[in-house]
Amino acid sequence: MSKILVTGAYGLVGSQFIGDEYQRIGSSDLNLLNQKYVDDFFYMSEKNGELPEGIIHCAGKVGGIQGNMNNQGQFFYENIFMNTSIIESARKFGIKKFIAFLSTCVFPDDVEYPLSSDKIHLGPPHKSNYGYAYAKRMSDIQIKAYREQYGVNYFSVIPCNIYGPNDNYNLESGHVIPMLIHKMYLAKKNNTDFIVWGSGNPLREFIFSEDVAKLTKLLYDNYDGSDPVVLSTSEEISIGEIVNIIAELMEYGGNIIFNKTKPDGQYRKPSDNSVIKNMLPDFQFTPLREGLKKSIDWFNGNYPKVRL
Ligand code: GFB
Repeated sequence: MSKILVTGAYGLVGSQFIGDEYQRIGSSDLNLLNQKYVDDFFYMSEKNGELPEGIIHCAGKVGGIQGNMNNQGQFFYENIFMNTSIIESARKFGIKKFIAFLSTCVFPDDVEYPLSSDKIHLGPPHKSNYGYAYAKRMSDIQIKAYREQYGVNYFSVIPCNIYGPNDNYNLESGHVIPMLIHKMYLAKKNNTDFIVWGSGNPLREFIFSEDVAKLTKLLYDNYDGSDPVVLSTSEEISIGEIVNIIAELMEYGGNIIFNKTKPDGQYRKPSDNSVIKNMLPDFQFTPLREGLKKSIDWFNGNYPKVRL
């Protein structure tokens, strides 16, 4: 039976696609930046009778607010080339289904809320991540153009901020939740103050990586539309509240200091999850506290053998 190819299979989301139905690859298996390498990969797969039936494309050059702000060019270049090459190879080798990942940061910074897929191109994204956001927007354009010209059944999903086990805990380019967990671990260990970036006022929506994988597979099996599908809980929480929950779960009793010289970034990105809710009314999202507990337990159980 032909499998579903998962790219970025060792990352935060990709590592949640587990089972015999998946063929999992990472950047050390295939350099997606090079169109010829990607074509060769599918040529050999076809020759060996192992052409995947579909692709869940989780690979991407991703990072938190500072990772984006310091690498706008690289984030644009690598995401544009990775997405463009694999979508092009997929259609050339007749791959039937393809799911690409966007993020709610691709939406315009100044648009009527809540954020729904029809609003993606209604203005510039937030300045803190425009390189990444425009590159990701273009993968959706490529998919729409390929649906029209080649009749392929490809689409995108738009998750809000994802968190979970096996995240990237880098103390410069990481996303907020893995960085807070890592920094709080160090503050407890070294008995130092805990530094939060910014004011703590921005609002974010968070979805557990396991839920993202489950929802994506359900869409893979049941959705054939062209519109991207928002994957979120549509529940906003402030960074300050997240800090308090993590401090409670990690039993941190030290000083919590907000470093306002660090960027707050976009104030909020409230998304409209009505499409996925209508499609899967019984889907149980993992409550934030439960997801944070699992993420902290995973970190405590694996540190320092984690992605840094
Ligand atoms: O997760 P994060 O880096 O990305 O930051 P964005 C979220 C919020 O957390 C910002 C605050 O308001 C930060 O100021 N924050 C507080 C921290 N302390 C920290 C910390 O120690 N580290 C980090 N990283 N943030 C990204 C986009 O935006 O969202 C990406 O740039 C992607 O492209 C990702 O879309 C999901 O939510 O601001």
